[in-house]
Amino acid sequence: MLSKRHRASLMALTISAGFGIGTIAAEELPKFEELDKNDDGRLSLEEAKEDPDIAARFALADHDRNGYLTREEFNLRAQH
Ligand SMILES: [Ca+2]
Ligand SMILES: [Ca+2]
Repeated sequence: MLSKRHRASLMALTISAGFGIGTIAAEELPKFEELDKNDDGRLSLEEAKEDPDIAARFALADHDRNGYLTREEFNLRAQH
């Protein structure tokens, strides 16, 4: 029998597996505000590392290559 903790991690696994094959549901994306730890209105690479998916796309999403993602750049990233 699975513990509650096991169920939770299984569910997380299912969700992250879904990310690879399906479309990404907007509500499952981490919010800009959640990642912007210092509330300066932009994400540094350090902040983006909280989410491996975002960290992996950071360079792509950073259109002006200033080393930060603005909210606009962050939102565009979700469409890639
Ligand atoms: Ca920030
Ligand atoms: Ca930028």
